[in-house]
Amino acid sequence: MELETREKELLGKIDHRRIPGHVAMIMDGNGRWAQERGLPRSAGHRQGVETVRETVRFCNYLGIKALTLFAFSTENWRRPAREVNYLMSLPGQYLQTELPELVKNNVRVQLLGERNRLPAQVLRAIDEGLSATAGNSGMTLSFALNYGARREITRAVEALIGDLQLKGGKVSVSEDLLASYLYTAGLPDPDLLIRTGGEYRISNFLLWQLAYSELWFTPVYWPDFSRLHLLGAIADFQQRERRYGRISQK
Ligand code: V07
Repeated sequence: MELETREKELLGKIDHRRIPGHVAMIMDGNGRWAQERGLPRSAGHRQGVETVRETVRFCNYLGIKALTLFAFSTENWRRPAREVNYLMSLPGQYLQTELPELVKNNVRVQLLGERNRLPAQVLRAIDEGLSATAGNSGMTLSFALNYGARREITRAVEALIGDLQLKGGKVSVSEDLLASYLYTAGLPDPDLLIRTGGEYRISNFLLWQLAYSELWFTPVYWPDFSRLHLLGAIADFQQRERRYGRISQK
């Protein structure tokens, strides 16, 4: 990968033994990025896909084991139909161009979210790509698509109750058992959440999984989010001390 001088500088300041294993991102600010340039919101989403391409490449290069991107929330259906239609064309577009490289780099792509409300043609375009990467053992790239965390937890509880009834109710419910019913089963919890676009909220994203994650917010709009910003987030992450409720060791 070709890096610029400032990127190399920051990369040198990062402790490569303490790269976050799982990074989650809320990719906000695409519409505003476009509107401030007098462009239609779709232009912001299109540029946002370019940032996704670069971000995935760079996370893979850094050795991040899991990257989870919030692409479309259960609330996003309330947007104008034209915008929703455009957004729904992006997964297929992204996979069409990126699939060869994802396969070459051993990246496994998966969806988090409720599949049944996604248009059949969208699922068809996605599933071919997903199955081509299903056997890969490198970075896990998860796209949260038609995703809402409260819905995720509610569904998990519902499925868990069903299984408990089958077993005659003689099973104790642990946190790990409940987590095994979430979309993220098998993934470690995120070490770091990055939100672009200047809002300071979680917005119903990974509510269970973010319990102990470091949160990093930036006013930078997603289409402008660069490798330098990501390196800055990781450098800040490494400055922070995670105690999980314990008192400081220092
Ligand atoms: C979307 C680009 C990033 C900024 C946020 C909104 C627009 C990549 C995907 C995607 C999803 C599933 C998949 C492969 C790629 C995507 C939507 C929007 C709906 F399997 N970017 N991106 N999906 N944006």
